[in-house]
Amino acid sequence: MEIKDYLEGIQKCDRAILGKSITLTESSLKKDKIKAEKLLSKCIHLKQKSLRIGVSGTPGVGKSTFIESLGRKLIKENYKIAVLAIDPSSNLSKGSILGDKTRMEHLVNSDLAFIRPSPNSGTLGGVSKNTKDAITICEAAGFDIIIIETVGVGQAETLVKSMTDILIYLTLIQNGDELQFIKKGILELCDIILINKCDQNHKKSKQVAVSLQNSLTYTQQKIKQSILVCSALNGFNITNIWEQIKTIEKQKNKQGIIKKNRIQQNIFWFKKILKDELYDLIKTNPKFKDVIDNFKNKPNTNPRTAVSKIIKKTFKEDLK
Ligand SMILES: Nc1nc2c(ncn2[C@@H]2O[C@H](COP(=O)(O)OP(=O)(O)OP(=O)(O)O)[C@@H](O)[C@H]2O)c(=O)[nH]1
Ligand SMILES: [Mg+2]
Repeated sequence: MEIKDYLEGIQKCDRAILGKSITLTESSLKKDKIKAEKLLSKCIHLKQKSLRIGVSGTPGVGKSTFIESLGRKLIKENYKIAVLAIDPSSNLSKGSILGDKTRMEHLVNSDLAFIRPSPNSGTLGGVSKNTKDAITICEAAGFDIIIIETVGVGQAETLVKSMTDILIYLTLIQNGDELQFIKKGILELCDIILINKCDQNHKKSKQVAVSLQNSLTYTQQKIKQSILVCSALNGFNITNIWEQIKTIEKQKNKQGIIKKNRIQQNIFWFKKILKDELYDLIKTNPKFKDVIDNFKNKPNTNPRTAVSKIIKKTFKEDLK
């Protein structure tokens, strides 16, 4: 397939071609990488305005069920939505693509939705530069809202934050991690915290939400986080949550935060991709095989010395 065929399909929002385009950006074959780079550059110019929402939380907390529930509401309002779900089958939760798809039955069958499970590929919570590329493609296809589901493993939130405008964190009262995640700083990253499965104990869920909200009065945020109870399963509070998302989006836009964040996110990804690609080049270049092998075989070697040798070999000219 030629780049123009991919582009045409993306612009028509052809599901099969969207899927193929994302697969192309995930490929590690050199010829695919070149094609993907060209395709993504074109997509960035086609880019339309979409809101990017991250949904995070521990395995089984109800992320997919929540996305289905919110998605149903959005579709009713005629929004076009894309869901990029990290396939957890190779990860902690033993979920599966099929599992996620059945949990998002309504979305799977809707013309207004596109669901793409991505392989975990061993990265933190599954979020990677591939997810960022998938967002670019979905944006070019004109989706109004792009939702990224990721398994919360602490650092995953930081990465998903680096590609979204609004971050939602799901938790449960019985997780007992309410205070823990404040410590981990996750709270500071999130815009909305949902105490899910409130159908199981509405009173206690409410209490936890109120006590968390109170603890927030001491934090200095430009836009205050909201803590809400919800039942993803029976749809309780979904309308309210959507209203909250829209309010936060409006506030962030008014203060120029979304625009500013996206610029910073681009710089973050530039640095990350540069580091990753340089490391890959070095790792696979026979010129450095000796240094790397020597280092691996001698546990007492100073890592700085090994890196210095590689830098000297790579940047001979610049170091003169
Ligand atoms: N009672 C109740 N059960 C829920 C609710 N939300 C989700 N569940 C159930 O919790 C289980 C896990 O839900 P998922 O939506 O798959 O959770 P997840 O966070 O996406 O899980 P992973 O993707 O595996 O990390 C399923 O059996 C859901 O039916 C809720 O609000 N109330
Ligand atoms: Mg899930």
